[in-house]
Amino acid sequence: MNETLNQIGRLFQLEGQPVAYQSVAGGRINATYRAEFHQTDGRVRRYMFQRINTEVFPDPATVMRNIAQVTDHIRTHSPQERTLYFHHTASGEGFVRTADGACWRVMDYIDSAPLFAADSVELAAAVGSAFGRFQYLLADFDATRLSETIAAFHDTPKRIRTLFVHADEDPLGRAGKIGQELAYIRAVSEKASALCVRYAQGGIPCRVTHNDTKAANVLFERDTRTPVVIDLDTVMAGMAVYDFGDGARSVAQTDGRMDSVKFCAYTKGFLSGAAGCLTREETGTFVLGTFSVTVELAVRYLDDYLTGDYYFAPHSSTHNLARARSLIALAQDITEQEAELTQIVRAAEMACL
Ligand code: GN1
Ligand code: MG
Repeated sequence: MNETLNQIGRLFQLEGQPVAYQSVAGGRINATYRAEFHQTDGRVRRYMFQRINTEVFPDPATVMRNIAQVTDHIRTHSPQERTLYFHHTASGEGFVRTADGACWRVMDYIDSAPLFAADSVELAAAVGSAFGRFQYLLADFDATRLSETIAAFHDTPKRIRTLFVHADEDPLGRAGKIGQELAYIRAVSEKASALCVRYAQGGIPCRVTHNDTKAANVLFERDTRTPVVIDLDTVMAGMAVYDFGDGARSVAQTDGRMDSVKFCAYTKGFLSGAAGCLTREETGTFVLGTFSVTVELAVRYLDDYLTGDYYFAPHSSTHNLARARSLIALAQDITEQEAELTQIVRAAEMACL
């Protein structure tokens, strides 16, 4: 492996001598290594080497072009802001393909520190603020310039239709085990699809969306405590409210229930980060967006369960089903608390005016 990494370092024209590589655990999609390079002046520079998962991202060139457009925009328009920096090869490419077909890229290492306890209210607020700010920083970027790197990623109605096609085909004979789950999805299908329908009709602004707004994708720089949004692979055009909702789904729950205190902190953080760049129509659908994206992810897990567990790399043959069930429980809980959550968003909006 070290020889491959040495070769990657040379292709990206990194200065200095490689002295150490360390595999970095965590990401479920790409394989990542931290590299240390000794410089002639005695200092050490660190990089992240990453092998792009081409099953999930069949067109890495387009992924890298999206990332370059977004990070260049942030660097140009908000120079004080921290964002990912990717290195280039001699011919200006953002990634290389090695002889074995693997695709590699190199970015500057971000020295970060865990500023907030896992699952804390403070973390929910900080994550909300970072992704709200991401919206703010890119509000004046024309999102239609971005390519669709994963087709129909947040097309909830299409994902639901696909699920039912696969339930009918039932290649593994598993559909009978998820009758209740399928019945629930059928019952909420229209509600969960409503925002996508409105978006397709032009009723919701087309924005740059991150599409993986979870806590692990916000780092806090060790020295400055500045938040840095990472994992820009799924940056595409879409609805800000799905970014909001996906973050709320992941960071504002406690034991599978929407935690109103964390939801409040997350919402206030998101709105303050967004600094007024979102319309009232968008903020007015925050709760519906949280519900819809939660249902959509349940649908994706159910679909993977029905078709052989290829996408999400589950630990066991029932792991996808368990994940889908807990998301359905969360979606049901969001529905039960809908009035209260809506009130929380309204109050947060007033506080941010
Ligand atoms: C996938 O592997 P991870 O956690 O970065 C998925 C997200 C899901 C998430 C749920 C490209 O992201 O959409 O929300 O799993 N990413 C992709 O566990 O499909
Ligand atoms: Mg990700």
